[in-house]
Amino acid sequence: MVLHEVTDELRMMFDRARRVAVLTGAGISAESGVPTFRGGGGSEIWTWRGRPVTELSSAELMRTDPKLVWEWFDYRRGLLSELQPNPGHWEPRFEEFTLITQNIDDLHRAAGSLNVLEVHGNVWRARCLRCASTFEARETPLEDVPLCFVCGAAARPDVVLFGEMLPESIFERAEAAAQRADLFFVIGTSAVVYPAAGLPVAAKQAGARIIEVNPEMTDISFLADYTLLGKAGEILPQFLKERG
Ligand code: BJW
Ligand code: ZN
Repeated sequence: MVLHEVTDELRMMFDRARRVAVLTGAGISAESGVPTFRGGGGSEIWTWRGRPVTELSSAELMRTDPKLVWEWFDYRRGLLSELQPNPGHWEPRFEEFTLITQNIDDLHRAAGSLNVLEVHGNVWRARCLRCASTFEARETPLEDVPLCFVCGAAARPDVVLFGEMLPESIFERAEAAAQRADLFFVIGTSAVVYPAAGLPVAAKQAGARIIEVNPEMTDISFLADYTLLGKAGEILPQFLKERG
């Protein structure tokens, strides 16, 4: 069912839910000023210096031109360093609540969420290319490629690029939460990038109701019990209002 605002029926479902899981994507940070990857119903893709994000954020480019990959991410860090979370970065209280994000921007944590499953990593962390140690790397603009504080080798952004595996234990926790949930929110994601886009499918198969929040219909809308067509920062706070 497609709706434009949160109805009393939906608020009742929300109030009665016990185990809630949420999958967020770039759209939840759009109202903070973060560019999304895909626009216009998934057709246009973000490009920088003439290259699409699918090429810039790829394992292939990391192999052939790691310096360019750092420049791309340092450009993104520069954009992010000025930005603040918005009302869409909400964390309601439930018996069990799991926040799964595809975003690397750290804005959920900036909004106060402590337990965030970051399935695509974090742009403010680096990972050693030799010993795999991870460490915080917040300097931007970078003067040089960050070096590992353990072994001194060059590091890379600790993010998951196209063609790379997701961090296994984090994704397993996300899958388990999807399968346990009785209510699953899909917020601000075009739901085209796998395996994250499979989480709402797993939740639905295990019996959860699916609520999507997005100003546009997406690849997952067919699966959703409700698609709330609107901006996350405007729709999500409506769940916390008293029933009328
Ligand atoms: C609002 C809003 C508002 C706007 N409020 N909403 C076929 C061909 C080639 C590859 C594949 C293939 N099939 C599967 C693959 C593999 C690939 C994949 O899925 N590709 C698809 C594109 C087809 N997946 C992978 O490679 C993954 N790994 C993997 O599969 O490992 C196994 C393997 C190993 C070895 C070889 C092959 C496979 C890894 C995927 C990692 C993706 N990482 C990225 C980049 C991270 C770093 C970075 O940030 O640069 O993650 S890609 C990019 O997309 C980023 C995002 O997290 C991810 C999802 O995007 P998201 O969040 O959905 O954003 P958008 O922009 O797409 O959507 C925004 C939405 O918000 C829109 O719907 C708007 O309407 C909405 N919106 N304003 C609410 N105010
Ligand atoms: Zn190292």
